[in-house]
Amino acid sequence: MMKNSTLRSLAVLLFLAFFSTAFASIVEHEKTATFKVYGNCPMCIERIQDAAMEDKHVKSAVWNLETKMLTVVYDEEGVSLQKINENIAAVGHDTETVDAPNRKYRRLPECCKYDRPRK
Ligand SMILES: [Cu+2]
Repeated sequence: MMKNSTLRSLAVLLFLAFFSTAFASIVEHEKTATFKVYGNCPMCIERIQDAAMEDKHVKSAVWNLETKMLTVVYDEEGVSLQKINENIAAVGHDTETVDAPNRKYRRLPECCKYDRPRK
């Protein structure tokens, strides 16, 4: 008959093994990408980052106002880079590959109106 303490440590080991496997599989599919997103002022930072984070498979999004580069960490099993670009364009910001709808761009606050790269 096994002692209670032995059983307990066995349970703890199984628990740890299970979660480290689950965690490893999440990390495996994580990708980092950096691409250009057009914007103009500090107000754009939150709008761009929030739009990028709209999909729950995007773990983090940081936009640099100086360089206009956005860095995203995302789970490539759950969301494509194309979809992330589309979500950002949908709130009025042109990206490297996707144009924002004109009506969305026009509704941006004046301070946010950047020079559109392809318009
Ligand atoms: Cu702005």
